[in-house]
Amino acid sequence: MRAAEGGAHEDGGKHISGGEKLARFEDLQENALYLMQKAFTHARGTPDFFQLKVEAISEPIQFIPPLQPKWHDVKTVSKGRQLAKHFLSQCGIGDSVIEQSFVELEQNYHVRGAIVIDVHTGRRIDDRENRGIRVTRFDWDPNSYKKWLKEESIKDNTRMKEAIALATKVCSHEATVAELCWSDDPDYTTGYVASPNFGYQRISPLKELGDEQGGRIIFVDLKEDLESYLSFLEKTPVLIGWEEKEWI
Ligand code: WAQ
Ligand code: MG
Ligand code: MG
Ligand code: MG
Repeated sequence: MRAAEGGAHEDGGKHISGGEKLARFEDLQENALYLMQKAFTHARGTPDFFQLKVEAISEPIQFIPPLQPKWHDVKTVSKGRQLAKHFLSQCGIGDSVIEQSFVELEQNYHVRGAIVIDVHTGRRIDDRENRGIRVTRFDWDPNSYKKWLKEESIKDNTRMKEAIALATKVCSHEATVAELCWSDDPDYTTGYVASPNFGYQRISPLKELGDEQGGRIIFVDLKEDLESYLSFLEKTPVLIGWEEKEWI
């Protein structure tokens, strides 16, 4: 789903909301309604453009267990961003690449997907301009999500649910080194650094309340070609959780 105000994205409209779901056929209408509600009750504004794409998936779906979340509360945004840089540096990313990535993010808040950066050069390597890379075809397996909340004693939070699912898919690829994110929604200040080695490091706050500038950076160390990496992010179906008989 994608929604914009002031016309469609490609006609210069302001991005309001995007969303992706992966569900069983019998849950199709419920999920479509969810995405519609998400777009039309959004803190960034009221869309006058809304588009929903529905695709059947025939290939087998991979199950991936969720990244482990850790919580970090900080006093100021600047301390939050410092901590984010610290986690990125723990992932082996060089200081100049980290600094460059923050500049890249701050200069490209209008991008409605993720920006992919080469971890060695710090340069943006996707060619999607304002679209960026939309990670799609992923979702929580509903039963696994319920089980996970209970086992981890975590309160249901749709934002975190969706962000952990996305980060888990991104980090499940061997070329992914880390992901950095904060929301473009003015009412949501928590962000994260996710990585295959250190899990999902939630940092609050990573931006000021009221700020509509947010985005995502994915740091990659590519051993195969870029197109097959992007195709994994955009096309490979993934469910977060643990496989149960009923999905087979
Ligand atoms: N694929 C790639 N990039 C995306 C996607 C996607 N599916 N969805 C959003 N983005 C990019 C896009 O540039 C948005 O502007 C930016 O990320 C932020 O998206 O409490 O809510 O959906 O643990 O506003 C993180 C913390 C919340 C959650 C992130 O992001 C928590 C959030 P938003
Ligand atoms: Mg979103
Ligand atoms: Mg948003
Ligand atoms: Mg953005």
